[in-house]
Amino acid sequence: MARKYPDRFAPADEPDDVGFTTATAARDGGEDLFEDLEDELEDLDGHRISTWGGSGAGKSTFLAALSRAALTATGDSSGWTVAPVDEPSATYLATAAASLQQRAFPMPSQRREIYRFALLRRAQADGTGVVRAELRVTDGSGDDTAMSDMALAGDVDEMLASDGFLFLFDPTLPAKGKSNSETLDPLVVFLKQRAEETQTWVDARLPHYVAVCVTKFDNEEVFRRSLRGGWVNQDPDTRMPCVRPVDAAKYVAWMCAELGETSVHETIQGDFHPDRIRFFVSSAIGFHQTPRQGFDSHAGNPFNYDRQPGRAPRIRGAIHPINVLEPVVWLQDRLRQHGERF
Ligand SMILES: Nc1nc2c(ncn2[C@@H]2O[C@H](COP(=O)(O)OP(=O)(O)OP(=O)(O)O)[C@@H](O)[C@H]2O)c(=O)[nH]1
Ligand SMILES: [Mg+2]
Repeated sequence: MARKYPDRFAPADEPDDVGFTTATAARDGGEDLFEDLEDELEDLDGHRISTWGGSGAGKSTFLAALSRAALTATGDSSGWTVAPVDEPSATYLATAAASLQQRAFPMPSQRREIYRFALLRRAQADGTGVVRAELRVTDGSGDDTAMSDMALAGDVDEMLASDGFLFLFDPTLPAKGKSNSETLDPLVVFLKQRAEETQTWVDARLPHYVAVCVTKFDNEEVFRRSLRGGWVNQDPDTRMPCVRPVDAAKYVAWMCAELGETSVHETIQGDFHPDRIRFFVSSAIGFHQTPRQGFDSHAGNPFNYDRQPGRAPRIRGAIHPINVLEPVVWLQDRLRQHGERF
């Protein structure tokens, strides 16, 4: 896909405007005036991260929560903002965010579409300048996000031209008769084809960075199962239940086995480079908090998800995303340090 550069950088062979040094003049003068500028543009363009997950895995909710989490984050993850790149992406985000405001989940997406967002970070006190990465979300209903359908529609290239993936693993899918491997496996096959074509293998593994996010940690069944497995701790800052970051990789292996989805774990461990994978245990809505007391494990119903018989599920109170911004920040950070684009 063609990159868009700011309009002020006119193509070299357009007529000169008075007072401007053009690329032609720079060439005539034998100096590469635009060398620095090209580096700057590369930075502005940033790395590309794609969100990947099955139908109903929580992509729309995750994105709306990401936008919220970016605004409210403190400490190491602060200073981010999420900006839609085009009008359909703005509509997608605005609709999902408005749903959450009204304590409803976003409506299932009607057709497959790739939405694009800029992730921007303000300059930091430690000297890090403005950072820009691009996040893409492929959203759709039913099997529309299947890689084979995308290949037919010619969209596959756009997804594969990503440097990092945010893979949303939905632990509630197997109970609905679906599997997460259905979504992951075709992506990996296409990525391998691309790696073979471009010879970008890293030690015979895919070069991409992958943040694997188990979604819906707050879901009652997922949470009870995690409690029984002895994985649940309390976050020292928010006091909300969490899986300690140091346990996340083992937790995902355990959860995959519990759900009969060991192949997901095997594919990730086998096909991506171990130094380029990280696991997160996430919830877009988090647990229920009261404005005065925050999260209180003794206050009765801890869940923020409210399902009444015969009605669409609702969100009980304000959302408190868990590990939603963190995987994106990690991906972006790793890609920036790594420098290359695939
Ligand atoms: N408990 C819990 N449920 C969630 C969370 N996020 C999403 N869900 C549930 O999952 C459903 C689907 O979420 P969406 O965000 O619409 O998922 P999607 O991947 O965009 O779905 P499609 O667009 O249909 O592919 C929601 O209606 C909720 O019931 C979460 O953080 N916690
Ligand atoms: Mg959706």
